[in-house]
Order: sequence, then C-alpha cells, then structure tokens
Amino acid sequence: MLEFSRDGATVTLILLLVTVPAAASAEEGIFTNHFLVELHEQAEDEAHQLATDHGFDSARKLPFAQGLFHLYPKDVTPTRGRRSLQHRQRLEDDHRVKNVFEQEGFGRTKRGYRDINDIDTNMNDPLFSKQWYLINTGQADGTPGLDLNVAEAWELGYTGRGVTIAIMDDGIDYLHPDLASNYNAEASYDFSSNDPYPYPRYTDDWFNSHGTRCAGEVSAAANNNICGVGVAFNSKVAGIRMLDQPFMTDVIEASSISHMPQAMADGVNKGRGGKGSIYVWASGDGGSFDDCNCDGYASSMWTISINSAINDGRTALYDESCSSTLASTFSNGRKRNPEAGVATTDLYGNCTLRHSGTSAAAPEAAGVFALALEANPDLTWRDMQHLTVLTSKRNQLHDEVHQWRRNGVGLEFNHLFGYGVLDAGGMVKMAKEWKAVPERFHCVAGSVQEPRKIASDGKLVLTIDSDACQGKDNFVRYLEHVQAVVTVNASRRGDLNVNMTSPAGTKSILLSRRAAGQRLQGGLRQVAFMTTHTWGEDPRGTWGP
Ligand SMILES: *[C@@H]1O[C@H](CO)[C@@H](O)[C@H](O)[C@H]1NC(C)=O
Ligand SMILES: *[C@@H]1O[C@H](CO)[C@@H](O)[C@H](O)[C@H]1NC(C)=O
Ligand SMILES: CC(=O)N[C@H]1CO[C@H](CO)[C@@H](O)[C@@H]1O
Ligand SMILES: [Ca+2]
Ligand SMILES: [Ca+2]
Repeated sequence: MLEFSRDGATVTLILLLVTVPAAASAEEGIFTNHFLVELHEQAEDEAHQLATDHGFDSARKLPFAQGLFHLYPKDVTPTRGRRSLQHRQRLEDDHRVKNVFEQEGFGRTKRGYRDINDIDTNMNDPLFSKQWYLINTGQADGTPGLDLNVAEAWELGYTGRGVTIAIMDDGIDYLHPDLASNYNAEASYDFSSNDPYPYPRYTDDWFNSHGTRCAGEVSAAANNNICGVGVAFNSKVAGIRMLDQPFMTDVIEASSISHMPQAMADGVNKGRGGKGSIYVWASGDGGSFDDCNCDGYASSMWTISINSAINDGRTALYDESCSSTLASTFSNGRKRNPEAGVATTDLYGNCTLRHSGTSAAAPEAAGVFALALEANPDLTWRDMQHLTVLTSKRNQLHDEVHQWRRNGVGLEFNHLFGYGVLDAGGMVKMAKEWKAVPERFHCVAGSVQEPRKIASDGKLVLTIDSDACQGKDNFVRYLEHVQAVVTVNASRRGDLNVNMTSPAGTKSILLSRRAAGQRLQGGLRQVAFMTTHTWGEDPRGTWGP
C-alpha cells in the first residue's frame, strides 16, 4: 500500500521496478523567481491582482497555510540575483503584503556579506568566527551566505529560551563549562547504565565524544569566552545515553526514544501536552551506495529527517539520498582545511573544530527548531514539518546527481537535500504568525494486491487511481507524507529501483539501486517507503511510475 497523510491522506502504489542501473545526469536546474507571499487578507482575487501588478504570471493559494500564496514568474528564463531583489523589495513595500518568503534564498544576499563583527550579538567566544554553519562569510574556503541564517533569528530575539533539546547519543559531558549552565538534568537519563547521569564512558581514544559535540552545536552558551556558540544558545540540553553498548537492544531504544514522552509514534501524538514531540533524525552516513529510505527511522513520517551539505554547498561524500529527507543543514567541508569541520564543544572541557557527519547536521536542525518553538510554543510536530518545507531554501546547494525540481504546488525540492537548507530567520518569522494546521487524516489510496511479474526488460508498471477518500470523513485535500508499502520477491533487493509519480507529475525515487544492497539477498516484505516531495499536492488522480 502506498499511504499519504494530511488533511487526510494515505494513498497507495505505483511502482516501477527496474534491474537496470540508473544513469546519473548532472543537469543544472532552472533558477526562477518564485515567492511565497503572506497577505493581510485571505482573498484569492487580491492575490491574483497582486501577482498581475508585480509582473508575475499567477498566484496560487497554498492549501495548508492561511493567507499564504505562491507567486509564479511570467517567464522561465534562468535568472539570478538582481531581478529577484527588486521584486522582493517591491513586494515587501506593497500595502497588501504582510510577509515575503523567497524560495530560492538568494534574497539573503540583501543581508550582504555581513562582517561577523557587525552582528549585534558580538560574541566573544573564541570559536564563534570558525562556526561557518552559523554565519558563513567564506571561512575555510566555504561559500559566503551558505549558512543557517541564525543571525536573523537571534536579532529578532530568539535564542531557544524555554526549550529543551534531548540528545540521544553516547552521553554528554555535562560538566563542560560551555554546557553546564544550559544542562537540563531532570530531562536527562542514562539508559545504558540505568541511572540519571548520562556521562560518557571513558575510553583512551575519546570515542564517546559524539553526544557532547552534538550538545554544543545546539546549546553551547554564548559570550562566555569558551569554545563557540550553540544555534539556540539559551536553550536547555538534556542527555539521553543509549548508544554506548556493544549492541542496541529494542528495549533500550524504545525507552530512550520515549523518555519524557512515550514510544515514537506515541511521542509524536502525545508528547509536549499533545502537540507532539519533534524527532530529528540524521539521514545517514552510508554514502551514495546506500538509500536512507531503508532506514526505518529516517523514512518515518514521525521524524524530521535531515541530510547534510558541506561548506561550499556540495553533498558530503557520506550522504545518502532518499525521498523522505525533509531538509538539510551542514557538516564538514570536503577540502582538507583543518577549519572546515563543525566547531563545537568536546569531552572534558575541550573544544573541537572537527566534528562531522550527517549526525553533526541533525543537531543544527534541532537548534533551529528550538528557535521556532520559542517564537511559537504552540507549534505541533506537523506545523514544524510545514514550516521546514516552506522556509528551507535551495540557497547554493548543489547536487551533481539529482536535479532540483518543483512539485505540484511549486515547492522546490531535491532528492538528496529535501526542500533545501534550513533558514532560521525565515522559520521564526513564519512560526510567529503560524496558525496550526487542521486535523490530520489518513486515507488508503488504493492497492494492487494480485502478484505481478517484472517483465523481461526488467520493468513493471503499476498504477493506482485514487479519489483520496473523497466523500468520506478522512478525505485528504492535500498531502503531507505519502507512503508506498511494497512487497517484492527478488533474489537481490539491492537491484531494485522503485519510482513513483504523483497525479500532479512529481516524481519520487522511493528506492534506488544500491551497491550496498548487492549483498542483500531476498526481496521486500511490506516495506513502507515514504516521500515528502508531493507535500501540499492534491492527491486525487492517477499515481504511476
Ligand atoms: C527512476 O528515476 C531515476 C531518476 O530520475 C531514473 O534515473 C531511473 O531511470 C528511473 N527508473 C526507471 C525504471 O524509470
Ligand atoms: C514470494 O516469496 C514468498 C516467500 O519466499 C513466497 O511464499 C511466495 O509464494 C512468493 N510469491 C511469488 C508470487 O512468487
Ligand atoms: C586534546 C586536548 O585539547 N586536550 C585537552 C582537554 O582538556 C584537558 C583538561 O583541560 C587538557 O589537559 C587536554 O590537554
Ligand atoms: Ca551514567
Ligand atoms: Ca561559548
């Protein structure tokens, strides 16, 4: 079955199964000026008038956000920079407009190549200027402007106050002078040794430094002359020690995940007084031969799965790609520049410049979400995903394999980076005004149950016509997540490639052919593959390969 969810939804299936390797293409996507504009009035005719007045072709109302419209450009000639700046300015000056959110992110050049010293928050922390992922001025051979845009959120007064982020990892050095003041002991626990003190176990090689490094990215204190500054430097951080054992047991994993709230789906529904715990997951470090849709946590609807980019906008060599990734943050640089890593706190009161991996990227996202939660504590786990989809940006991210595309409601996405790099400033601004999305519905869109054979050319095409449960209580008007539940008999599952195209024409690669899978014998039984690419689309119509 293929399932979607949102104002209802779960559809089912399509599948194109191929045993032929996919050829990589390295085409450049087209850059056009698309804007999300928030109007004071909800009226659609006013939005169309606005579009016409400013030389856009049309405006489309986004079904899941009040007063938000997508303005489409008239021509599709690739353009960059200047024109978009003028457009933005003119839109911002229009009395009908409340807010402008530029999709590609080049609007941020407006901010200019701001000198780190210009920022009001004049940090005295010695590693602050090396934290290019916070403010990228081109340090360590990086691309200026390619960062989390935290400065804008900080300037608006959001620093994570009142929000606790739990790091589920190998423990936290909670005595670290840059972490101690932000440590939330009550929310912390050690599931590896069953006590309330998740201090990392000592090894000669400092192997258990990971959680401490992640904690600093989120919550390292600001302006204390120690190490650097966390994304949400006034947030609290809790340690959940669970990763330091020879093997992970289901019990440890389930109880760690549900610490404070309950097991993951449960936590999503019941955590934070019903608003839902927000789980951030790293897409994985398996590299291009792995597919993160095969990681049950990354591909879960309940987690926000985050991939990583390096400091010049390229993919990291260890990045996996998949259709369930929602957005991206940053890990280290690819060049051997000793300062291109992620600067953060390290074990025993030390600092490091060398943290890396997609698991270095996920905590940055958690920090950005903490800023958004401070701006609007009422955000549900679904609101957070909507905000991520709407405000993340392509910026200068570059994927040599997969093109950037637009889905049926005009949102730009990429198979590896999701909807792009998180933009903390954009996120807190939208969060502040955000009205909770309506109730979530779940609809089984249809299914193909009788066994079908993959043809001799290695392909099988399945289609499903769906009414998205129209006429029923669970009618899905627009999509959030879509899941395809697939069962395939095969001798090697690594040979399988499953693609799916939505009625609006958005293509998702649900499973790519993987070298890593070559070893894997057997097929797939009831595996749920998820895509986020069709976010906001009307699910009615034909789902195909
Ligand atoms: C699936 O999509 C990918 C990326 O567009 C493409 O390379 C591959 O050929 C597709 N597979 C099939 C069977 O069409
Ligand atoms: C697929 O594999 C399962 C388990 O090996 C087997 O029971 C089933 O009969 C197979 N189905 C087909 C259509 O070959
Ligand atoms: C590698 C490194 O910097 N180690 C230092 C960590 O902190 C301890 C205690 O402050 C120092 O003694 C180490 O030299
Ligand atoms: Ca302990
Ligand atoms: Ca500090």
